[in-house]
Amino acid sequence: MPRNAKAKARAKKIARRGAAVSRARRRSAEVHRRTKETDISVRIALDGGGSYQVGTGVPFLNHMLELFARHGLFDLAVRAGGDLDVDAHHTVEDVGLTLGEALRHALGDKRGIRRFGEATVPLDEALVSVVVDLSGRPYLVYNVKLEQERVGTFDVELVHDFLLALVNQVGMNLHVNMICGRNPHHIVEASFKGLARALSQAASFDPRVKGVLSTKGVL
Ligand SMILES: [Mn+2]
Repeated sequence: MPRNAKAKARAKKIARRGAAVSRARRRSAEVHRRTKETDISVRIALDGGGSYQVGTGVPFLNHMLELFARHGLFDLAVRAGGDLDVDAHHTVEDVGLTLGEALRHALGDKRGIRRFGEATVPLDEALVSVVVDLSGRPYLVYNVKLEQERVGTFDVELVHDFLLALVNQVGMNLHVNMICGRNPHHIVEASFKGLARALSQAASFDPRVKGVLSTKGVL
């Protein structure tokens, strides 16, 4: 499997780059998920520098994952092969699932992190607010109404499916509220940048937080 070997080499390269971050603070995970519909591997380092290697076969999804890594300052490697001859649905949803699983593993026991994060991000006329709680309780509120169904060939409804899969796997509460916008590319892009920034903040350490930030004692 030369393709697999290549992906592994790439992931290793990214891992080396992240080695500057002290071991105690380096949180990363690699997940491989294979079904009859898709074959996906994701590697993420939370304390990265925003580097990425993304190839999903869905160009618009690549674009969103790349800017997710860049704006979240994660190091991210995503390889996906899927039944794109059917449509992009399985691939987009399963990348969401696999990324979510990798994020959950990388977050670990969530000791010392801020837990909550929020970001309101503009892109020209579009403005989207994203709020994250890494509570362990999956819940998605997605108030984004798009007048157009597609960005190029990409069905924008799939963004909702991607986020549902992600939220369920991470075990997080995610609110995505579009404040205003017209162009679907701008709106979805602002959503992913907002997700990246909010998640990065929620996953970051606050030195004053001892153990997990919950009166219950677990997240
Ligand atoms: Mn763009």
